[in-house]
Amino acid sequence: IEDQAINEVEVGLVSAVSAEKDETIPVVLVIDDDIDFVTYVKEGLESRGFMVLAAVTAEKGLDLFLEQRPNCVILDYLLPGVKGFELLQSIITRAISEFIPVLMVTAVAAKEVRLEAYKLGISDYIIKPIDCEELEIRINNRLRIQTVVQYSIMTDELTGAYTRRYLNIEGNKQVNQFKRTKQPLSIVMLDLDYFKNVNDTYGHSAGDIVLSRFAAVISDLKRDYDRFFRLGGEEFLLILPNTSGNEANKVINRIRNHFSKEVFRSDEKEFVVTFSSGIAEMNNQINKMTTLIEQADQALYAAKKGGRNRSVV
Ligand code: GH3
Ligand code: MG
Ligand code: MG
Ligand code: MG
Repeated sequence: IEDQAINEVEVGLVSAVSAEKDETIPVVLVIDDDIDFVTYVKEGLESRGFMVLAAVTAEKGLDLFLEQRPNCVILDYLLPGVKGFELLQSIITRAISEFIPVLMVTAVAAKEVRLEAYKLGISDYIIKPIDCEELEIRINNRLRIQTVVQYSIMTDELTGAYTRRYLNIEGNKQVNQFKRTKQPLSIVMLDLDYFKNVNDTYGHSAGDIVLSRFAAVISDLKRDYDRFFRLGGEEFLLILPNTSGNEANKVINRIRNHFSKEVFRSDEKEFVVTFSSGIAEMNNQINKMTTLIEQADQALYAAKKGGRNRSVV
């Protein structure tokens, strides 16, 4: 396994993990111990506009899957140290549960293996050799569906923010990245102040406009690799990679400054809305996103108690 790890680096298969990954480029994860095949697929698909990540063991493949969340997985059947579907099953099941298509590409043509793979939920079974032209078409057939499904489960309709459902996936990814890179990571919980009054006084549709303007201000000011979620109602979460708690506070001050200039109108009346926020910074004692969120939630509660329209670290 150590030799293989060296091989991956030598052949340049271990792609740099880019925080600023372009969301429009589909990411394909290839898990195969045949370096020649992987090199061929990597070159072939990259020249066709894909980003290709590669792993030569199932364990590495699972790690990369969890951290990078590719759009599609190309999975070999025979992998070193793996008996039958034992480890492959956990990769396939996780992928399926996130609507990520798995294409099994293998030299094994046995019917019982094919049937087992299809039963586990793979989208396609391809017997080697395959050329990249055909592979690209077969991947694209799957991605067309995947893109629509994924967009609709990841995106909140009113605000365009990511959904709470997607937070479970993205949260794991960010925690893994923190553990690997040791770069600071902060999160911020944001909640509009007295929002029930806005609805009661100006109507629900005025409330909707406030929500979407609030989200727009944040989306405009955040960096590309910051992640922005609507947790529900008028409560939001920002994940800020490479950002300390103090830096997060500055980001929030800028957001507060901009949002305070948003003047809303309903009939003849003008009004402004404020928000409170709680910041939490990741450290080595915290190893779960849920723990970090609890901390930010407590800080948010303190901000509310302290008089609202403020941020607590
Ligand atoms: P606090 O300052 O303590 O946060 O008080 P609040 O009034 O903001 O908090 P509360 O949780 O009492 O009220 C939240 C309100 O948000 C109640 C709910 O009707 C409203 N709300 C939730 N989702 C939506 C939505 O999608 N659109 C609109 N217009 N209102 C929503
Ligand atoms: Mg193999
Ligand atoms: Mg509120
Ligand atoms: Mg609330």
